[in-house]
Amino acid sequence: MGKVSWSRLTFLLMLIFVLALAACGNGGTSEEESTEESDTATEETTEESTEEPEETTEESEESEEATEESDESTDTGSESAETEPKVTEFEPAFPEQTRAPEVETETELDVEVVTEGLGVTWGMVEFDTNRLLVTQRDSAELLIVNLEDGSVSEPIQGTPEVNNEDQGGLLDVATAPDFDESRLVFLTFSQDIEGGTVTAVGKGMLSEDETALENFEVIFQATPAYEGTLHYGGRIIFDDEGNLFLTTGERSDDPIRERAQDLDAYLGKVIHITPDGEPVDTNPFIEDEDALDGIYSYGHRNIQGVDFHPETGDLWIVEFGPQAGDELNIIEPGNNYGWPIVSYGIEYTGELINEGISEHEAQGFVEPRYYWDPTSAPSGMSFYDNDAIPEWENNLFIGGLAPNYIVRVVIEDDVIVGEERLLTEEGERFRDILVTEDGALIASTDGGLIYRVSAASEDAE
Ligand SMILES: [Ca+2]
Repeated sequence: MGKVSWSRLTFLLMLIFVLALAACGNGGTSEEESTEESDTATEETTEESTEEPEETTEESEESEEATEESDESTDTGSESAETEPKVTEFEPAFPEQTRAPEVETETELDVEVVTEGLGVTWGMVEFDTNRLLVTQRDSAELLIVNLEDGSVSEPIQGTPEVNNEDQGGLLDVATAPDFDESRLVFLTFSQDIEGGTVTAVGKGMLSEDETALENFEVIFQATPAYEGTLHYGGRIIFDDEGNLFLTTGERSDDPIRERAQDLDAYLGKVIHITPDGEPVDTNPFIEDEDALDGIYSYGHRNIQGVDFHPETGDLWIVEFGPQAGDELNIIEPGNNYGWPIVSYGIEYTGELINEGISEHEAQGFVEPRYYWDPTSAPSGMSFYDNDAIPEWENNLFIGGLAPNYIVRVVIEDDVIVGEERLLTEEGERFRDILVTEDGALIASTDGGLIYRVSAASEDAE
């Protein structure tokens, strides 16, 4: 095509454009809206592509056919919350271990966006009634979000330097049990040290005017360091004695991930430390010369959620699996949860892990209480420890990153008897979950939103 034709074409296009504009009149608003929408979609797609579940798409289609047959043979008749076909051929060790029957919340719910425009809010804690301290993973900022008016503070000064590549950044936040007096705030983050990166824990004092974290110091590093930026784990929670449980990841790559089985490495572990970062003196491997004293349990992949069951007091964790095989586990001291020797998932390439052994107990490991196939991409989680929505009492809520929903799990005697997916229409990757003192379910998303889900007030209409 010559120059002349190009300019003719341009002219024609412009003419069409002008005519279209004239025809539309005041069409500006809808155009703006659609642009905003597509912007958000692009951002999310980009970020998702660096996250694991997206690696799987091609492979899962292939294995779908193979698993459909086995699906039919194990059909128990009750409709499971999971409607997608399995991606593996593994059978559960007991019937309630996966694909629990679907349950539905009967309480009428209010769902509102409290605030928007944040980054990836990885961790949250209610440090004061209806006020949250929240971490921003990528910018490494610590902020205060007011749930009543949706306002967001300026970044709190004095937070640590982080490595924010890939899954790294400022991760979880917890306040000391005696926060009202001590003002101590604990943070986890991915830290650059000699030899690579580690999951680190530090603490500092929130100033009275809430603008700074004073005297921040690192109290624990989950060594060894590794030249990688994936699978940091990073959740922390205080127990009744005022000690901390910290979860780590196994740093993802083969062969480093095999260190999840080693008692001389803090990778792929639940770790139990004092507020000064010292091993708790009742830890299971204190007497073992060859084991690290801080280890509480091992054989984990990438633990993204942790909470105590409100009734039993047991420590529950959720670990992000490979392709399928995300696990809910009850943590007991000294136990081995099997990764990467056994798994109910497969590699993202579609290959088997180890030799494709799924049974945990038969191999001497602890069976997960529940697993997902296909993945629920689990992130932060919280038990519903409140009576504001009575049917939710002692249920577990878990953020799903891709697919994008909140998982509600109903538990009876440590058995998962029901599952529900909430906020499925929002299209958001749910990163962390928190239950406020007044019984609202708070969920943060990678798209920068914070949701509040609560019982619809009776006099609302
Ligand atoms: Ca396991």
